[in-house]
Amino acid sequence: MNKKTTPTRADSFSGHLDAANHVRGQSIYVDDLPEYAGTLYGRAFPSPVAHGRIRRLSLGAAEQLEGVVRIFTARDVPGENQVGNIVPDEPLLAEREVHYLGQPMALIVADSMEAAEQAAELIQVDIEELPAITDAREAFRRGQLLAGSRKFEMGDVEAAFAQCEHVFEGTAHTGGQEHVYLEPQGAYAVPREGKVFIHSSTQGPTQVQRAAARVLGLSMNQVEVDVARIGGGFGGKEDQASAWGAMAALAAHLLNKPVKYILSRHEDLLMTGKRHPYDSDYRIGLDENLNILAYEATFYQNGGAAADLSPAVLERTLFHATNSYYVPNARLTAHCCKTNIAPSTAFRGFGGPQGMFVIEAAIHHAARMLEVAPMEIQEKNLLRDGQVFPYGQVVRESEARPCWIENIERNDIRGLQKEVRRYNAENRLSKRGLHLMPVCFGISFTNTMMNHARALVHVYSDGSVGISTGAVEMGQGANTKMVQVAAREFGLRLGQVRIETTNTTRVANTSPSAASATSDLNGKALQNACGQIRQRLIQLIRQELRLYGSEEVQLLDNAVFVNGQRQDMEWKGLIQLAFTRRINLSAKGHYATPKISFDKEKEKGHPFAYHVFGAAALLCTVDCLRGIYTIDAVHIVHDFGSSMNVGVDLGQVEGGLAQGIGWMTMENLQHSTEGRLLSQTLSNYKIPDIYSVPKAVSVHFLGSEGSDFAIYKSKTTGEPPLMYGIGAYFALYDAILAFNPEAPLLYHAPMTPERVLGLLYG
Ligand code: LUZ
Ligand code: MOS
Repeated sequence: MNKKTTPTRADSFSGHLDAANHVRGQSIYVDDLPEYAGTLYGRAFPSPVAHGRIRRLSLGAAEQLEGVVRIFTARDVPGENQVGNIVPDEPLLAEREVHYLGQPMALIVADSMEAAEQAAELIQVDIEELPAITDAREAFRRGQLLAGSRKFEMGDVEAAFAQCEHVFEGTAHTGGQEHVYLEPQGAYAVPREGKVFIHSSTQGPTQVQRAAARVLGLSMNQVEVDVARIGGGFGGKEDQASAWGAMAALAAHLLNKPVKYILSRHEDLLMTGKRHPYDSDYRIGLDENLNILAYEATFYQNGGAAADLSPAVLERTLFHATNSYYVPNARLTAHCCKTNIAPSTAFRGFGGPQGMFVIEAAIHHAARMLEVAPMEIQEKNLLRDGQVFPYGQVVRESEARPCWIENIERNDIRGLQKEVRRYNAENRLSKRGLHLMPVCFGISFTNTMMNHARALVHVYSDGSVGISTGAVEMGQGANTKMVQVAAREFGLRLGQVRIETTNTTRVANTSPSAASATSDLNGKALQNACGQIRQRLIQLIRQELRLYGSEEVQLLDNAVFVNGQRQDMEWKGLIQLAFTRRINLSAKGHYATPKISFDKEKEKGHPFAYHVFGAAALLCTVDCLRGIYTIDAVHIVHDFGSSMNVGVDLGQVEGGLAQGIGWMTMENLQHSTEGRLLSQTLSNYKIPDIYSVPKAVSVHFLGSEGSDFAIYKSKTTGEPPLMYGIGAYFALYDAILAFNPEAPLLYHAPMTPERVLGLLYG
């Protein structure tokens, strides 16, 4: 019987599949796994000083403590004592020297966490202290670099500056940022007949696998890493989950016992790396019509004590140093400086925000001197189609201007400006500020070879579907999007598809879930795998229904459709038939982003599959007596392409915004001159909470075409929205200038209430 119905597509879901279990506390993280009998607990002994030569490490008393099973040091490592990924400069356990306070020197393994903790108190070290450097510029002066410096150049910068009507120069600083993922770093390693199985809280299961294999002297097929989901990553678990995974694996392998090491919040704050602080110099040149003709910037990146991902982060700073603007003559230089703080690492935006802050500062500086609103300069210089970035990529489908203009019109920004001026004229001790922040972010790993992914799909003989990809769910909704892809490709309901853990044995050689590329790369690999199975099924349908022409066969609504007509063949029956016909109901999919490349010799190429654009308007009020402030409203117009999950994408934008505002206004990461982290608890490191987030947020989905390189043309949302938060710095500055037009020039984030007071009365 052929029923005539209009096929509907299972693609209009707007939710998060983990939501219900999260709310009920039923989602599983590493520390929630049932423990094997005999499980032991690890704990690293951290260096008490930031820099020094180890004279003696005395374990005696700690080893005697009841419950302590073993204490491992660098000498016990059977393979290579090395977790440095880009540069091999980071021992798992310190050897002769320590380079930051908190650096793991030994690994205690005990039969309880309490015993491991007590043992750490009994370890004694004798370290000859060496001078510690915490400042990037000073490290640079001393020639302490973690990797080669980089320079992107376009046009003739000196000639352009000579022609400029206006030239301004200055310095800028952005601080570090602690990830504060809800779930701390950790791993649980279980020995299995010579193989090590690791449950890890990582964005990069393959990174952990590789690191553990290296440390143990095993091959990769002897290490299996499994991730159900993680409680936040934000970049902090892209590379830095590896050390904890390797430590748990080391102990498990050598003791032949399950070993778990979950960091306490305090250990995590102390020992793990954070966003890179940057010190920068800028020079900007404009013509009489406010066109930016030339821009020069030098970035001193505070990389911490080991390279980690710093060279890649440095590169992205240069890629985003001109943000959403066309700058015909640019010279951008960046130095990766070695200091004695925990190795700085990936953090949402990956160096991009640090680069963008500087050009926004330069524009703000120029606007102030020229007595125009920053908006005038910003708007004039927004990228247009066909223009080129300093790294050689030509701008396509630039939504920079559409987002900006839509924002101004939709939110009546001109009216708001008048309103702010009126408010400021009427109020002496309370001032408002308004700032527009455009964002342009390149999508792809800047390291071209990382832009590929795989997926494994099984259709079981009862018609249910199990999928595995390299995507790690970290709260961002990657799993939800993966389930949406498989359901849509097979014409099923979401509930018929199960997403399995991310596992290196099922899906190998994964790139970390990072660079906002997870859903695109893994989604397209999954689409590829589903497509292979679908093709086999369609071939079977053609045979069964004797279709020899150009009939269109579709799988929709759990049924087979031919030329838009529902057939008397349900999905379940189709699968049973396919199984009896011995058709392969499993497939491995692969995807590699086409057309991208980058030449590091010339520093030119086409590194990004596409760009994400947007613009945010931020409105704030400053209490000019106390220096405290509120972010009253943020209005965003964001280029989502055609969003495949409006709820998830909206959540990413709101979360990114809050995190960006936190970085710019309150998260004040501080080290003493001896390299001790001063902001080492959540009582002296303030993160955004429900009281500090904007009182009102509106997000408008720009109806753009999207990109063929985005899964279903649904542009990724991971990192770009964080950079809207940069606008908070300038909105606050705007309010400060309304109170004190003579306020000093200061581009030094975060804009804490102390700094606000300094500017109000400086
Ligand atoms: N990680 C990485 C990233 O390895 N390469 C990148 O380009 C990147 N971009 C953003 C965030 N993480
Ligand atoms: Mo990242 S900063 O791990 O995308």
